[in-house]
Amino acid sequence: MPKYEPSQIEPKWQKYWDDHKTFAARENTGKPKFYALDMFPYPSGAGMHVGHPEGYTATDIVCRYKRMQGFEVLHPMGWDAYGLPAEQYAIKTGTHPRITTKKNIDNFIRQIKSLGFSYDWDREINTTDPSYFKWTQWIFKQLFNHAYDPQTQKAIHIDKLIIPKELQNNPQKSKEWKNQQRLAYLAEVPVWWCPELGTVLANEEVIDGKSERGNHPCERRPLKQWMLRITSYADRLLGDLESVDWSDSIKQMQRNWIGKSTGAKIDFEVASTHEKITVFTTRPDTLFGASYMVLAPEHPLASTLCRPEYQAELEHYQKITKSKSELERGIDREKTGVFLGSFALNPVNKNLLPIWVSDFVMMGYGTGAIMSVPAHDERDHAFAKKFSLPILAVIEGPDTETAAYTGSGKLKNSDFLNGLEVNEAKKTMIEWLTAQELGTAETQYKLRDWLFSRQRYWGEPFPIVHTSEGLVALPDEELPLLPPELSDFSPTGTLEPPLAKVKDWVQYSGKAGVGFRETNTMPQWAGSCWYYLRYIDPHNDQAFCAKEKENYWMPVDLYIGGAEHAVLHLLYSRFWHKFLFDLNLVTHPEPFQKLVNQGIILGENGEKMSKSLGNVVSPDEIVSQYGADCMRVYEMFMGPLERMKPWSTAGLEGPFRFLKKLHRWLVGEEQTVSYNTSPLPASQAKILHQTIKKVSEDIENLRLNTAISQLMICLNELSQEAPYQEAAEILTQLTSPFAPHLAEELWEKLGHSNSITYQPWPHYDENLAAENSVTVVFQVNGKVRAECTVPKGTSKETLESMALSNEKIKSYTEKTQLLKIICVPDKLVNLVVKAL
Ligand code: ANZ
Repeated sequence: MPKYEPSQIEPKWQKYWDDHKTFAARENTGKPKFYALDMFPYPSGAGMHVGHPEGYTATDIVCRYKRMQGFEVLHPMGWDAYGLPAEQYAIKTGTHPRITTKKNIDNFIRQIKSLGFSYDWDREINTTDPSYFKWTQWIFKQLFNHAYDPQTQKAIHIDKLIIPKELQNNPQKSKEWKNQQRLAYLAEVPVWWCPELGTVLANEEVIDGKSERGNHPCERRPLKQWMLRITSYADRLLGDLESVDWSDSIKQMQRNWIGKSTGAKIDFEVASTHEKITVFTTRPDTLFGASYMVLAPEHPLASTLCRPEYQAELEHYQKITKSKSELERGIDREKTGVFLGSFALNPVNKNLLPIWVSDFVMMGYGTGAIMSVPAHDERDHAFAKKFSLPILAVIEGPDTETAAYTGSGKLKNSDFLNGLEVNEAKKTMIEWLTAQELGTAETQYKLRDWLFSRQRYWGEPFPIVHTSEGLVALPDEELPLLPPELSDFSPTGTLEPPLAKVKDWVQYSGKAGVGFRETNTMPQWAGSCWYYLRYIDPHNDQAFCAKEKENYWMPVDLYIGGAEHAVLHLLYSRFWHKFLFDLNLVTHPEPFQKLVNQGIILGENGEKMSKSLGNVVSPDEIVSQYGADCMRVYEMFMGPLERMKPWSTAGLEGPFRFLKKLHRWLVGEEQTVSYNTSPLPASQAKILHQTIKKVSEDIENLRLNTAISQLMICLNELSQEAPYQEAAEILTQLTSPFAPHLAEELWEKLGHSNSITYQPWPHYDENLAAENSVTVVFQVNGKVRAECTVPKGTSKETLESMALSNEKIKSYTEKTQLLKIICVPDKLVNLVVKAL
């Protein structure tokens, strides 16, 4: 008889599943649905490492369990296939990125299939496939054609916007105004330019201001860029986090990224010129403590308010600032700045405040100008110390000469605010400012609009034409817009993207007018913003996804992926989803109901796996040595899914022994095993029912490691004896989500001709599963007529009512009168009756 040979069992069942399309997901089956989504991978040239299958195994276990529970399950896989490496390889070797990408995808498919995941391969998608990116371009086009209506808090078609009265009889101005409202718009934004390489670089290609390739200095250059107005959705993106089942830490990261701040806008008057400087502050209560003002170096008033004697210094400072990213400027370091020689008046007490310029104030946040309160803000304090500016304390608390006091307390030195607590004082000050028309309550977000263009070849072209009439979107019938073929992928040597090299492609004359095509491409994030919708209806060429199908499958019930996507991908896709929701194209405001982040699997040395450290483990080696089932069981057995854990090849031995033992018990090595078909003895029933309960609850809660331990304990107990058919079947069913190949093999050996995939999940009996269960006998007039397993210590009342409602007992007590019940807990219930 055969030994446990995964290399024989596994390909056999993978072929069976493929041939039978076992995992095809269908609508209209009348079953409840379950949609489990994996974050789809970038198919890199290096192939998968053992970290990839961690999340995939977890979703696969849940999917297999749900199928057995009677759910219609959608479990798809695809490729996030745009990305820099294929383009860089093309620049080096001339190989078209399409070819490299195809090769890498084929390798990923082979690897993923070798692990026996229950994907519906007919729904495979690839973001670089024209039939896919047609719809990415189509959604972009909708963003371009819509604006955000602050009244209804929804997207609105650009043609339905109500033009402001003062512009209504000026067609040119009206058009400009409309263009400014679009959710996809062009703006001048700095990009990284590397003169040495003659190319624009992506943020991830620049490290500390130097190109990752060649270590050449880079600079920030302004370039017309596509932006997406995600900021319009900030409040909804924040508020709707309450409705989803995600970990608190991920929700918090999104909240911080959105960064809602409430406070006030306050107007200050410039002493000599009466110009107005408006600031945003979260602490209007500290207005009496303001001792100077700071403008961002780019602030339009900086030059105007600068006295001639400081002009040269200012210009020099502005030039240096240009070469710094916001990130650099925000870092806490020695403060720098330039005094402008002008003063503003504090609106509450007419104190004169010197006006400075400093790079820690960003033009892109609030109003680009601040009132400085060094006594109660750390950055203002450091700046005041550096430039010997006054520090005026207005909150009772520790001395503020050496450090700012940012805590709470009662107001002091603040006239009508004196004695109030901070929160009350904020309210009172805002009321006062509003009444004086010197300010208003204001909410600000850290979230910035999304820079949505790249100067790359290997990305989705924008479906936009620049015409003399302005920007025009291509008609739907011209989608997908394919990129031109290129033979030389090297950069243009100018700020222009590679697509600009192909002049015939750039020239456009057609339904959208006459002009030239947009030559930027979309970022890699674009395709992943909506891929979960395409899986629902991957071959539809009339719509990105049919509404009825969307209605059936959405929202995603379980989404598993890496925590590195906590903000960008998960925020971008929520934004697109909300936009599609506004257009009535999807039915739920949120795409991902439950989100779980798997922990990273580290190398054997406890460090992150990386090529350069040489500690990458490939699933191929593991599958060929131990089999896919063992790899799956091991990865789930390593520890809690969300925890970070080090890989250990030696650790595979335990799971391997478990699978071998199960195989030996049910198949045997020397002779054919025969199964005992008599009813299960009580001791076996107990451990089985305990195991059904534990494994079911653990899968529901993704405690897959403890589910596996329970399976191991159960096997150890059961295998003390030759297998009973019933026990063997139940244990095989319980093991099947974890080790599906072996389970199919055993199921066949147990005499079944169908796949185990749709066998109903076993039910457990709460009484049998109870930890300390006892058997209680039910008697009628002293004769045992029935028995029942119950938790130890079950109350008299419960036992009595169980005896009375027991079907067998009822048949003995028909047509009798109950005289008395005798109950001895944990032992017996005796009904004393007399015939009627
Ligand atoms: C006066 C003040 C007093 C402030 C005080 C803080 C504490 P968040 O919470 O991040 O929104 N600020 C406003 N606009 C800025 C800009 N463009 N660049 C840099 N800093 C800016 O912080 C808002 C606070 O950051 C504002 O409130 C302002 O300083 C500063 F005891 O105003 B505060």
